[in-house]
Amino acid sequence: MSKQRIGVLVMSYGTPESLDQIEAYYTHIRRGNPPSPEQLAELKARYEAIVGGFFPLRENTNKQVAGLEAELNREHSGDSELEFVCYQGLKHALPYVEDGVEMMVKDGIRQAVGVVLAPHFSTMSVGGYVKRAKEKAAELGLAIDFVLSYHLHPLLLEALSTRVESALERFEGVARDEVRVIFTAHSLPEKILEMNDPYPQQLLETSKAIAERVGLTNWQFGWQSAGQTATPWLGPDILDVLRTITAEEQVKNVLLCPIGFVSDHLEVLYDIDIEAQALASELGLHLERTESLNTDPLYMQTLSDVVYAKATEALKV
Ligand code: FEC
Repeated sequence: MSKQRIGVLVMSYGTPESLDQIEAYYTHIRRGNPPSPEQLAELKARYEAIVGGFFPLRENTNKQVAGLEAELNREHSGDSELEFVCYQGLKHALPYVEDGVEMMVKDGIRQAVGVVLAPHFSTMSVGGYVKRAKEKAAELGLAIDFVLSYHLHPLLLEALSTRVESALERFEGVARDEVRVIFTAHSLPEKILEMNDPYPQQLLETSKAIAERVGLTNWQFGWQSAGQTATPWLGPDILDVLRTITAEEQVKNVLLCPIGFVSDHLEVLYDIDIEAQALASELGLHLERTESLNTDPLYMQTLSDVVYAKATEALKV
């Protein structure tokens, strides 16, 4: 008997494919409003500083999607009547979320699961991907269920804790509790707090769970990469945190752990590795960052677990 094919819509932020696509990409992020020449030049300069003609997020997403498909089918090849086929759906670049849904339907998929390559739920982040996928699936008559968050999955916590442990070893001769570990995630406009959005709470839960596993006593949470808009964004921003803890607490060693991101990309390679690192040198801080998850097998297993659970739950109903 042939296996039932389950489509997996793997959603991620998306990135340009070349420097000349940055304007269109930025315009899409700004919901169709083109950036000013200054804003465009500023973003181009950030990409130029990290990419040199190569956009790491695209390749990382490709590898994560292939890795998840392989893991799902490897883990469930013997015991399951299901076969998993992964499709990409990107928020701000091709193939868009809607294209991924359309492709599944063209391929004859009837049942699907959507998952985002970001572990924490916010109406403005994961909620945005889900809304678009749901609308397109409803239009095309595809049954689709969504994984909304997986921020406390034990294998995710294990992968992140191992990264914190190994990054702490880079502070040679420094006692562990003298290193301030700062867990970070992308800031969002403060207005999410009025909507009782779970994002800040989930991020704190992940941070606490890692701190407990690793036995950290000296840690805090900070926001990064806030947008340049008139509305207030969630803070404190990590750059302000670095200034404050240096001036007021005489901290000398800092480890940044960007738990809100799962891949090497602009917000990690520029905002942390270039911008925060430059400030750290100015402040005389030793700053390190944990390695990104990328295709860590534990991350692939986390995704595989949550997708499989959602697929089987949907089929039982
Ligand atoms: O490497 C790359 O090419 C892409 C890196 C990238 C990731 C990413 C993830 C998140 N964002 C989130 C929220 C917002 C909000 C705005 C916003 C704007 C930008 C801009 C760039 C950008 N984001 Fe992003 N984000 C990445 C890149 N992001 C570039 C535009 C310039 C700038 O502001 O720096 C503001 C939109 C507006 O103007 O209205 C809000 C969230 C995530 C993490 C979850 C996820 O991955 O979906 C939340 C990666």
